[in-house]
Amino acid sequence: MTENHFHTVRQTLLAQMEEGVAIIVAASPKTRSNDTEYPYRQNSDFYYLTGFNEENAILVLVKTAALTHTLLFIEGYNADYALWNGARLSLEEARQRFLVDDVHERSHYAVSIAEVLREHTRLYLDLYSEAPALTEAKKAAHALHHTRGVKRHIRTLIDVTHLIHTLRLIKTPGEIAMIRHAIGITLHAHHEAMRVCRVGMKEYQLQAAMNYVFLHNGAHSEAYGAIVAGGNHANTLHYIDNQDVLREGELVLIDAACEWECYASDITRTFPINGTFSPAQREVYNAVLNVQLAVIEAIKPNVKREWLQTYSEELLCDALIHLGVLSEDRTALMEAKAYKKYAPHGIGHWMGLDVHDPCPYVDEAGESLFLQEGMVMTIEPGLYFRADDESVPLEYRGIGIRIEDTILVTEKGYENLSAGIVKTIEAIEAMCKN
Ligand SMILES: [Mn+2]
Repeated sequence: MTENHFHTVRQTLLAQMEEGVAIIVAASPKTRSNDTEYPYRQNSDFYYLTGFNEENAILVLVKTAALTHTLLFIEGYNADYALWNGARLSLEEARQRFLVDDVHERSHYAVSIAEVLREHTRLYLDLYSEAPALTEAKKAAHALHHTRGVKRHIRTLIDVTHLIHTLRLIKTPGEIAMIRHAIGITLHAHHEAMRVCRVGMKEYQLQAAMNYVFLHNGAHSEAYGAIVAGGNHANTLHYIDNQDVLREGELVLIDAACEWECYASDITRTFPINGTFSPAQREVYNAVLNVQLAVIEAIKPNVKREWLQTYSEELLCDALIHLGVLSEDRTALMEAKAYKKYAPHGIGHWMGLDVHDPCPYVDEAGESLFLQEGMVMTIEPGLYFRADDESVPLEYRGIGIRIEDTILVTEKGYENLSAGIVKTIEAIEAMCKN
């Protein structure tokens, strides 16, 4: 995405603010063990506003009645750091790259922020973050409070993340292009898993085949920890062990996807390990698929998000009655939420810079949001029949199926961004035999 894109995003945030100062802090490196770190992942909100991937940077947005001003604090070039880890952006390079008003060294931040804050009464920040830069800002504000001659002081702290997360609900064409790219790579990875899968392989070997596709295509990170769940493991919703052997006659559920430029993808497919669905597996698979297709078909602007959830629960309930798992009347079952035992998770979630994008689901009054063009969400119904669950017909026990696609709300309806990943029984069996 271009610097103009990020400049526009910052201006949009400034337009949402009242007069005041907003501080958004880059992620700090996280220690893995002793002196080794986890691979660095930028704070999604900071990335959303800057596209900048360095640690310890700080973005400050200032708004007065007359003007707006944007400052970026960065670590800057350091020869010793460059020797060990590679060169960080210099101040001059940063001034050329970013469309901000001022770039300063991180070491000047404490003094600068005190200067900025003495003219303001509102401070926008992540209320729950313990980032050092926010503590420094609060200390500066506190000191100003007791300094004679300062006419204003910070009286109101406002949660800037709520403003940002509300903006993040509606994806720009640039953001949608990033998500498409991530899904494009994930498509190849899922198809590769279907092609290489054999009875007797280990779950992690399918994960490895997918990770090869991610890395080979320049996606250096999964968007979340992969779930590769053979047989009954699919009934453990967040199974990430991926250590077991893939057995004859069982299905494997794969919920795995890569990230591209910090933008996620999130895809689940379930397919037969030996390449052919058994009759019982077909029945459950098509039941889940039909629910998924019906819910996706209902997506369009001005539909309440909450209604999609209720609709999916009704459809899953009908599917369970159809399969003979539930047998009472639907109204009573819905009332008792009897389907929850076999379909315990929600129909989907917002997706973007985070796989579970932290955007609001309800408005200020607590009412469900209506879908709007530019929103991106997953639709992922599942049915889970544990091997030891005697309430389930014998032939279905041990079957767990989820089918997940990523959907963009468009002006007229929707676009299934992952429609290219095979999903019908015929297409999956053909891919498995490929
Ligand atoms: Mn998901």
